[in-house]
Amino acid sequence: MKNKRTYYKAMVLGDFSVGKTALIDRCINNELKKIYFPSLGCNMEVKDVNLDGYETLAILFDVSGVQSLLPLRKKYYPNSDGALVVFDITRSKTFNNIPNWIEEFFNNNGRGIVPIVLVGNKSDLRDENSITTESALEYATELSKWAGFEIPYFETSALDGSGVEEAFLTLVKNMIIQKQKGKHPPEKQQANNKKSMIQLKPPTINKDHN
Ligand SMILES: Nc1nc2c(ncn2[C@@H]2O[C@H](COP(=O)(O)OP(=O)(O)OP(=O)(O)O)[C@@H](O)[C@H]2O)c(=O)[nH]1
Ligand SMILES: [Mg+2]
Repeated sequence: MKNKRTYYKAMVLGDFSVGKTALIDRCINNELKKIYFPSLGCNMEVKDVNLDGYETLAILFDVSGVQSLLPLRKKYYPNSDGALVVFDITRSKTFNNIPNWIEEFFNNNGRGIVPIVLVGNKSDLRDENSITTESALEYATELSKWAGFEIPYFETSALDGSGVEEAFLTLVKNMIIQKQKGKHPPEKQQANNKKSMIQLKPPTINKDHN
């Protein structure tokens, strides 16, 4: 018998201009708009996924990365099943800001700690000053230990498409697994435990990489 279609709500988060809209565009329409139009409000796109016989619709919520627009983002967080948390590998500030995004998301989605995938975008622009894969992986490992479940890290390019499909599919897969378990991970951690988030600032970035 065919599995029933299931809907998942996923936020795409990260600082302004890290490439959230571009990643969604690449994932849904397989294109990239090179001109930067800052997102205002919220845009929704639907990704149709068939994973191991599970017909799934992932509703991707694209919000503005401007910090001051938190009141607006707050309206869209409730009942999210997961999030893609994105930084730009060429701007270390956007990497250092990741814990704030995770904290904002977990504290406002009404479900606490749900699956997230960490994404380092603009891999096509990598140079000697970029955030290294090792630094990002190290941070993803720290985050995973804190959360009590794996938080995968992907490097992507919305320009050439590398890693994009994998990152979105992994998020969908983890949201499916979580829903099957019938609960959200792990009760032992409370999303509003600010102290544990502060301890999770990304590892200090080596001066060589600034
Ligand atoms: N070279 C390169 N450029 C990218 C990539 N992803 C996005 N861009 C460019 O970066 C700029 C910002 O991308 P957006 O997707 O609009 O960024 P955003 O995160 O949605 O920004 P806000 O909506 O303001 O929060 C645009 O000019 C994109 O074309 C990438 O992987 N490689
Ligand atoms: Mg945008």
